[in-house]
Amino acid sequence: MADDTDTDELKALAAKAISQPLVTHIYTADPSAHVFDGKLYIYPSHDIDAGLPFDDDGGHFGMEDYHVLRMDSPTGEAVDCGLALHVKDVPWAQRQMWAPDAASKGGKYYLYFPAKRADGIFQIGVAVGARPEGPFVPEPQAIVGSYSIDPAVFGDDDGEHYMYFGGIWGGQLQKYRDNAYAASHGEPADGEPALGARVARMSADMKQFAEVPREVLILDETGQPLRAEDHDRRFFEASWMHKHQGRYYFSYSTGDTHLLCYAVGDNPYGPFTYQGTILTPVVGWTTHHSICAFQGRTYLFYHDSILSGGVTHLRSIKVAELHYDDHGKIRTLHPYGE
Ligand code: FUB
Repeated sequence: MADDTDTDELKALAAKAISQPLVTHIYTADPSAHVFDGKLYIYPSHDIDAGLPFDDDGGHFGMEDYHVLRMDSPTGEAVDCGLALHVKDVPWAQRQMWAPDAASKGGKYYLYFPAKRADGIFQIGVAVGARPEGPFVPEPQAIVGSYSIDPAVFGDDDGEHYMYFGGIWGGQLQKYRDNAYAASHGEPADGEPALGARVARMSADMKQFAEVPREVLILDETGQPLRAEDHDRRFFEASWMHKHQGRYYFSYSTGDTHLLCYAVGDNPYGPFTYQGTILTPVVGWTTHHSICAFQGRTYLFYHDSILSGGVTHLRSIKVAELHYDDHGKIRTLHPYGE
């Protein structure tokens, strides 16, 4: 939904909203939710007004740190566990701490985050903590071979972990082909296959890629790759992976058409076949989510800009229950009712 929604319209949408901000003392976005030790932990971006000028590359998203939130249940109070990591403590990073994620292995917790280096190139880093809420100690260098934004780390039932990442436009994914950067690269032309997110299995220590990242292919109902001009369905940013009844659900944002969509496959690498929309547009330009099961139910964590009166880089995270039909299809949610 465009961020020029007027005040009366905003009030009407707020009144019809299917859920309320989980916290209101800070702005939060891009919620990655996980269950650790029987509680819900949410790893969001911490939105601030950094006073930076708006640009098409999201330069106004000037976030500097992360706070982790904890909930006893999706209907409980969200507790801010405080500062978990600040950009000034990350040797390789200079600015723009965008959408993070976390994973747990062997009693340790790993916070994955994108940030820009001093030369303006995004990479993805990892920081390690002894508790789900941190604090986290960053590795001195970014993950070797990482690029772009929006890491989402999925732990499969066999113990392997996979990082999905990437985002076009301000996320710089269009500058990469075969994992190599060239400033001259751009989005594919209409008629060509759309750019895909990337996926790589993580090393045993969770700090590096164990393999060269592969492109995530999304197919249409005829088995053809989604094409670049298909803005209602093609990948833009905000990858997430979850499993339902043994199948792999890859979900993502379509960016400039403001949808959260999903595609289903038989293994973590895909290909995935496009299925439909999870969430219709929210107030604010961006849409970003995670999907997390808790005590037998499935929840969508997402954000919108209602609380800030529609300011696109001042967002608030929310949660709503998701439902599948008997065929494993996700029922579309409408953030302000149908
Ligand atoms: O929060 C900054 C960026 O906005 C994220 O990295 C994108 O997914 C979008 O939500």
